[in-house]
Amino acid sequence: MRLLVTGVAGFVGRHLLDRWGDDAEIHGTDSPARESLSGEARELARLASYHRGDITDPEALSAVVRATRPEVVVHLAAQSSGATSLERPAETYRVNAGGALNLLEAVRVEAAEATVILVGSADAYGSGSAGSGLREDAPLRPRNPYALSKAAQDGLGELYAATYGLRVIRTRTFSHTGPGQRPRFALAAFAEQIARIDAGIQPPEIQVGNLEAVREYGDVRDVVAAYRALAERGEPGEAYNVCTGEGHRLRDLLDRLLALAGVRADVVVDPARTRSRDVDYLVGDPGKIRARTAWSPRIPLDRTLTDLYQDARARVRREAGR
Ligand code: A2R
Repeated sequence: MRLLVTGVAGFVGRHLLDRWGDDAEIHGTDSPARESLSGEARELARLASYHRGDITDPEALSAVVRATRPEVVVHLAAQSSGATSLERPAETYRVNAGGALNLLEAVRVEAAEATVILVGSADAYGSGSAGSGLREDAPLRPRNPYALSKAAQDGLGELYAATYGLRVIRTRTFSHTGPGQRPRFALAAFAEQIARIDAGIQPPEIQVGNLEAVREYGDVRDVVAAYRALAERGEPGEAYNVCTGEGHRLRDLLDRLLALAGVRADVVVDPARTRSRDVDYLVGDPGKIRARTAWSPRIPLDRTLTDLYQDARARVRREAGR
């Protein structure tokens, strides 16, 4: 299988290379802002070719699609943080909605037979109702600029499939984490702070945002397996939740991380970390992807949390010179 992965040097892209790298020819693109690829070299060495280019530049992107002639495109490039989107709404829309449009156009013109995995976000649903998993036919009611940009991407994907017959498969991926995630995201930020406390470079106090939100926390390694299952067996034109179906209160996950790390700390709620109009309850129904592809998540939550913490601990110790 010949793949083109946008945003390949990001968190999910590097796991995708780890999981697919041995039996696919993978070409990748990522932002020119990523000047230094050190630390990512191991994963990126698996690439058949690497192209620096901004997803908002339609000509550059078309040239990459033309040169690599992909059978499958996995679109990961994005401004991926809801919190950042509140500070940079216009840029988020330009990169996420505009970038998706550029990609779909490039595929329409240069590689019309390719299957496109358009990686979206369950944030596009807004909040669900406590106790029931969101299905794909739930309305999209985005609550922040990131969610809106992903809802727009979803609409574009549906349009290009229906109007131009492109083989676009949209995902609505619920929160996921694992080793290598940047501390812009809640669980990774907790892990980082716990590791700093453990290393003695932060007082035993953890700054947190809204701990009452209920969300899923899938493992990124299961998520990339889902993208592969969708590329191989998903139905073009359709949208699929990528989710576990299990919700967790963030407070409980923080307690589990502290227990796994063997660290004691006071928890301090920092209003600056609480996003306005934050999603309260976001849990999906995995029935559709399971029925179509037989994919289901395999990695238990405690393993995800342990691997996330161990990775943060190793990085913090390295940076502190221990
Ligand atoms: O922001 P950077 O320098 O870390 O680069 C990110 C890249 N990216 C871009 N690439 C091309 N043109 C742009 N204008 C542009 N802006 C950002 O996309 C990064 O290397 C990659 C996304 O990786 P992460 O931020 O680590 O996101 P993650 O967790 O891998 O998420 C993958 C997908 C995204 O569509 C999320 O919205 C979704 O999964 O949840």
